[in-house]
Amino acid sequence: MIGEAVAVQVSDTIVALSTPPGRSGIGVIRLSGADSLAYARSLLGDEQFAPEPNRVILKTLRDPETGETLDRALVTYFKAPHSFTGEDVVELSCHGSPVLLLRIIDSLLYLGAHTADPGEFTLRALSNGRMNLTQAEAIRDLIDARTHVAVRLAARQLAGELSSRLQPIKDELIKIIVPLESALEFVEDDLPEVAAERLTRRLHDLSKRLEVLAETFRSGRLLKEGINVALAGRPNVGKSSIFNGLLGKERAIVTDVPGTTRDSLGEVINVQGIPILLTDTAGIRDSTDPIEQLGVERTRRALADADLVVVVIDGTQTISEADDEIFSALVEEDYLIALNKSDLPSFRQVHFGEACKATDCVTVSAKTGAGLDELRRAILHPFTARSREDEDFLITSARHFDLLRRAAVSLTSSEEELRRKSSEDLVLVGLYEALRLLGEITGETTPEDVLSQIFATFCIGK
Ligand SMILES: Nc1nc2c(ncn2[C@@H]2O[C@H](COP(=O)(O)OP(=O)(O)O)[C@@H](O)[C@H]2O)c(=O)[nH]1
Ligand SMILES: [Mg+2]
Repeated sequence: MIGEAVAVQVSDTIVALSTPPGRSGIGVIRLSGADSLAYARSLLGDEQFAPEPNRVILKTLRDPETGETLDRALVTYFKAPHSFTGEDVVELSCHGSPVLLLRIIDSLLYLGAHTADPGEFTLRALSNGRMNLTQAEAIRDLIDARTHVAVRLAARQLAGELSSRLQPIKDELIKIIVPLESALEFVEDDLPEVAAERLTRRLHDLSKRLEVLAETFRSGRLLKEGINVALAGRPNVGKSSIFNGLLGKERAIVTDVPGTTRDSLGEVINVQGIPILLTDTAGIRDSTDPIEQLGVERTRRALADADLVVVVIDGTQTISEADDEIFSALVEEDYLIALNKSDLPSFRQVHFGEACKATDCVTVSAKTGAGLDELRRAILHPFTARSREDEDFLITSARHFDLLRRAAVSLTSSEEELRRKSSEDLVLVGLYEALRLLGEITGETTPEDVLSQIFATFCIGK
C-alpha cells in the first residue's frame, strides 16, 4: 500500500495560491485538510455554510477579524476522500489581484491554516493513495513541460502507464520468489536442473525487459529537453549556409572566404515540436591566426557537447584527408552527413572511405533549399526511431532510469548465482533488491529523504 509507505504527518490544513503570482483574471487559492470547510465558513462569515460537494457557488469573502468585504469569489468544496489530495479541499477562485490574494491567504493563516510547502498537495495525494509516485512526478513534469512531446509523455505517465508497465514485471518476480522461499523453508535438495534452467531464462528475460525500458531514457531525455546538434566540416563546404537554411533566416555570415565563421553560433529551431539547439561552428582546420585557433577550440567543444553532429561535405570536391580527419575526430559521436551543393553541375555522390561511420547521408543544396526538409527529418530520426521500439513510451526521468538499470543488474546477479548453483538465499538477495528498486520508482519503497528531494522540485500550490 502506497499510503503505508509514505508516512507523512497530515493533520494540519494547508493553504497556497495555486495560480502563478502576478496580475491575472482569476487567482485560485486552495485549502486542503480537515479544517478546510471550517476556515471557508469563517471567511464567508457563514457558520451554516454547507455546500454540496463539487458544485461551484458564488460567495462574498470577508475579513474574519473586521467583517470587511474582501472579494466576490467562486467557492468549490471537494469532500474527502473524493478530492485531489484525498482530504477535504476548498478552492476559492478570486479576482487575480496579487494584493487581494495575499490578503485572503493572510486571513486563512490567521484562522489557523499553514502555508503549503512546494508540492505538498501532491504529496498528500500520494500519502492518501490517490496516486503513485510516478504519477505525482508526471504532474510536476506536465507543469514544467517545455515541448509538446514532453506534455504527451507526462500525460501518459500521469495516466499510470509506467506503473502499469512495471506491474507485470513485479508480479513475475514474486512468482519466482515464492517457490524459492518455500524451497528454503523445507530445506529440500537443490533445485532440479531443468527448473533451475527455466528460472535462469525467466530472470534473463525480465532483466532484458528492464534494460529495454531503461534504454528509452536516452531518447526520452532528449525529446523532453531538446537535442544539441552541431554542424561540422571543412571551411567553405556550406555549414553556415545550411545553418541559415535550417533556421529560415540569414543569421550566420556566408562568404566564399574560408575561415569566415570564427566563433560558434547557436540558435534553437523547432522540428516537430522538439527544440533543437543548432550550432554553427568555425570548422576544423590548422590555422596560425590566434582568433581562428580559438574558434577551432570552440568547435571541438561544441562537437563534444553535441548529441548529434551533422558533417557537411562539399559534393563538388573529392573527399580529402581533412574530411577523414574530421571523421576520426568524431569516433565518440553520432553523426550524419549532409552532402551539400547538389545544385552545381560538378556535384557527385561521394564514396566515403573506411573512416566514415555516419549513420545517414542526405543530399542537400543550401542554395536552393533542396533536401533541407529531409535533413530535418534525418536529424530527428535517431532519437524518434529508438522510441518506437517500445510503442513510443519513453522514460524521461533520470531517477527512473537509474532505478531500472540497478534492478536489471540485481536480476543479472541472481541469474549468475543460479548458474553457479548457489543456495536459494543467495539467489533471493538479488530478487528482493530488484523488487525494492522497482518499488522505489512507484513509491512503495521510496525512502523518506528521497521523497522530500523529489517534492522539493515541485512548485508551490501543486
Ligand atoms: N552553389 C552553392 N553554393 C553554396 C551552397 N552552400 C554554400 N555555398 C557557397 O559556399 C561558400 C561557403 O559557404 P559557407 O556557408 O560560408 O561555408 P562554411 O565555411 O562551411 O560555413 C559561399 O560562397 C556559399 O555561397 C550550395 O548549396 N550551393
Ligand atoms: Mg561558416
